[in-house]
Amino acid sequence: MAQKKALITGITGQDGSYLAEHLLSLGYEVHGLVRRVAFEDPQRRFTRIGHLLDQLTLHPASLESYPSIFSVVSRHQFDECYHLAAQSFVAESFADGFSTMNTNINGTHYMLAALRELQPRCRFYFAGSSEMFGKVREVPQKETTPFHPRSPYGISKVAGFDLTRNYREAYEMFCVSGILFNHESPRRGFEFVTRKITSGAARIKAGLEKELRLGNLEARRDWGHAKDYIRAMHLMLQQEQPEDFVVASGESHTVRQFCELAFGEVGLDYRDHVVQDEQFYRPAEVESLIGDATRARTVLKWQPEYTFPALVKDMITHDVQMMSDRNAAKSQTASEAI
Ligand code: NDP
Ligand code: GDR
Repeated sequence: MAQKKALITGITGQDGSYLAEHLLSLGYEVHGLVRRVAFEDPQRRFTRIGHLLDQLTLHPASLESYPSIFSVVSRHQFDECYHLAAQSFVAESFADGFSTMNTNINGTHYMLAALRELQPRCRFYFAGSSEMFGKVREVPQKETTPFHPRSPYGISKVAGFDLTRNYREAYEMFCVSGILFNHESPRRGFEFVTRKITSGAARIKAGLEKELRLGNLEARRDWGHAKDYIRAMHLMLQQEQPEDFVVASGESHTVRQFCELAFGEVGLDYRDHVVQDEQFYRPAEVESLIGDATRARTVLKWQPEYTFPALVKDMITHDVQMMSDRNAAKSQTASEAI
């Protein structure tokens, strides 16, 4: 069988980097769409894909520019396109709703329009989100649960979901959305609550800081591991019919419980260090999310490997190790200077 070619937008992000690894391991030729500025600062911008650079083909483009996307899509024939690029931080979408909408809605529309024009047979995956459920209408949330987004980010994802469905229905393209619940990993951005907690606990353990300031500790999320969730994205594009799927662990935990476990892993009591701070509360909060991934489990035969405690352990172990590597590097530099 001919080697498959995939295009990943957002390849420098958490999910893009794991998905690239997964597709390479399956024998795909993997292309990535990255911002031009990334090429000017590869050390920092390619940290998650640095170990893969010699196996990837990267193309400069921006989600804000249709011509740049059109140009990438016109130069190669892709079998699959995973559209993961987005302004993905919910809190930032309250600070600048306009740019979140612009990047997330128009960016998705540009990708779909370019594929329709140039490669209507390419299969398309859209990174939908549990944030689309927002103020939930049903517990647990599944594919048929109505949406009620609570942030500009959530609204932009509902628009992306609708655009994706419309291209499927209007042009008979193989376009699907994964409705993924929160998924984390040692590659998670530092602004998201899980990584903020594990990196904060690691710094406190190393004696560099004393407290960690957080917002709403009672918010509940359904957290899984990104390595498990990217497998579901790939499975969705291998089906006979294009369909949308919820991907979730089916368990929900509070931010407080995440803190308790993470600090506990390094022998600390989170109550001695975590301080609640108004500035990290959101104007409209999504209080509680829990997904029902029965269809993904039965139709896609998707199974997650990580439990909640295993996820927390993976993240905190990585951050403690990172801290000790940094300290070792610092003392080496200091001793060389003497
Ligand atoms: P990240 O924030 O880690 O990665 C986002 C990616 O989008 C980065 O590669 C970033 O590039 C790229 N990007 C952002 N803006 C632009 C732009 N204007 N032009 C080109 N590229 C851009 O997100 P995740 O990997 O966690 O998530 C992947 C997708 O899945 C996102 O769409 C997110 O909204 C969605 N999602 C995530 C969930 C999660 O729990 N992680 C759950 C549900 C959905 P750069 O490195 O240059 O900033
Ligand atoms: P979320 O993730 O908004 O669910 O979106 P995030 O980790 O930012 O927040 C989760 C919950 O924790 C509460 N919280 C805090 N959050 C942050 N970031 N910082 C804090 O200090 C803090 N204190 C409490 C939040 O209020 C919230 O309730 C993520 C992103 O990856 C989206 O792109 C994705 O679509 C969804 O998950 C599913």
